[in-house]
Amino acid sequence: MLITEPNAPARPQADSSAGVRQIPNFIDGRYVDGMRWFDKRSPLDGSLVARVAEAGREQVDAAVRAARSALAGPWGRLTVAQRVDLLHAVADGINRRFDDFLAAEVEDTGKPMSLARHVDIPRGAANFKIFADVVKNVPTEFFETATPDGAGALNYALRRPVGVVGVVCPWNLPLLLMTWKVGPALACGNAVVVKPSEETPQTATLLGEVMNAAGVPAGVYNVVHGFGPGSAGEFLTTHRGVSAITFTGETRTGAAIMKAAAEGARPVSLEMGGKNAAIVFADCDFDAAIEGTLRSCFANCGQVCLGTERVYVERPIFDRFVAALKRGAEGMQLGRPEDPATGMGPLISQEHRDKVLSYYRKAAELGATVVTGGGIPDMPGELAGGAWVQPTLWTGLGDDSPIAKEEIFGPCALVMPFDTEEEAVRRANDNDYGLATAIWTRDLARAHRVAARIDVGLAWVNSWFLRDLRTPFGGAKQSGIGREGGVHSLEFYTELKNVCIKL
Ligand code: NAD
Ligand code: 6OD
Repeated sequence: MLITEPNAPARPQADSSAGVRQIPNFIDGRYVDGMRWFDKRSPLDGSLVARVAEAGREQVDAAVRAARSALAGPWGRLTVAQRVDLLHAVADGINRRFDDFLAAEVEDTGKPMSLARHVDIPRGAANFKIFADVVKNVPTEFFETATPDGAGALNYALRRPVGVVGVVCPWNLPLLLMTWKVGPALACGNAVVVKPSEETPQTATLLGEVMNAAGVPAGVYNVVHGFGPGSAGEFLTTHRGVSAITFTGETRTGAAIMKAAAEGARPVSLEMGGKNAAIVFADCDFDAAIEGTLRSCFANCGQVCLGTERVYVERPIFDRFVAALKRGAEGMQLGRPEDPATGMGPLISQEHRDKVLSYYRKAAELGATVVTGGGIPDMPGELAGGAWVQPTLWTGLGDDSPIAKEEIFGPCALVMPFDTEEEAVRRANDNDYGLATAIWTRDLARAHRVAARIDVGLAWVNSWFLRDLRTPFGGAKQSGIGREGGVHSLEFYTELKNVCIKL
């Protein structure tokens, strides 16, 4: 099954007969094919980007075995300082090949290049440095214990890797969200088998080259491509050689993975869906609240788990706020990733567009006032074949409508008025999800009160997507189980072992 040697390009040369690139799996430091090929299409225009090697049980098994061997081999014997140096080299390697990662991510997702340049790729590199440094600097517990004979005992805790970690990833911020898990997993001394989304196979594959060039031993980082059920996702998460599973994606998928992990009682970390609320008080800095809310609704074409799909606005500024949001949405330029004026790209796929458009239709049927958008934009030339939708705002529906309840994951939001702080908190909390919120106010006491009472994992005040990677990240309610980030990632990616020494 070997098709290329270590260090061969991750985006192999065109298949000369068909002129189509192939994206292989990356197992034990080598690029290998799979059980069959599937097509990766461009969200921009539907054209064929590449054929991707779908891993079957055989390849997943090979990847898990390679990871186990790496743990038993040189990787398992490295000191923390040596691992830290290697992960810094990986980060440097990503930065050295910044343009290759940028091109690959933009080709897979269709997102604006400016976004990938400033967020996705630099964060993909930073995730290795930050977590390497966290692991290097983290203290462990130490207790002196009294004993009946008076001699005493010493207790200290050691952090040990959990083993082979299965990493299942979504398509919205592919490199960023994958390295957010792979960075700490490797920093803690684990080996990983990554299953990228079938929509975004490229950057995870390219990272294999960087791992090899940095000198990370073969088998430490493996990539298997494919889908969920009946494919690499299921084969990986049900594989008993996998010691722990970390997942980002839809809540329904997370539940299926949790069931799979129950076999063998393996730990899971689940980062899942959201239906996030912004709460805008009348005393806010109006322009800052508009800028932040527009970004939270429309960045990455609304495909950010932390994005806002419900906007609660205090009544005295409601009409003015809606009018300003409308101007912002209508000023958003849709277009090619490389055009610096592009503010929004397409959705990830035609399938996802069908889902988003079904909510656009539902909102209209339910009698929503369409403030702006609600359909498919006219795109020129070949872009007409892409997965484009208009940035969309509605008013006139209540908290019980599916538009307010269900995650759409598109560039759209329902804007609703409120009258009191109490009411805003109650209504924002009236949802099955609990990932994030953005509170806009100049009243510091109110900011603290509301942040404390909102049932979410992350509350921003007068900002959105302001991230410090040392802080805990994760969702409440159906948005997640567990926290990652800083030392919290170590809780998942290590086993804490207590050593008690009788003196
Ligand atoms: P998804 O759940 O459809 O897919 C995620 C990954 O799981 C993919 O790699 C997919 O192939 C795999 N998968 C699907 N079914 C599987 C199964 N039965 N077993 C094993 N693997 C399986 O999610 P998506 O459409 O890729 O991403 C969008 C979703 O992700 C949204 O709901 C969004 O809110 C969520 N998300 C959450 C966070 C967070 O941090 N909370 C971050 C980003 C995205
Ligand atoms: O910034 C991060 O670390 C993170 N996990 C972001 C998640 C975004 C969701 O789409």
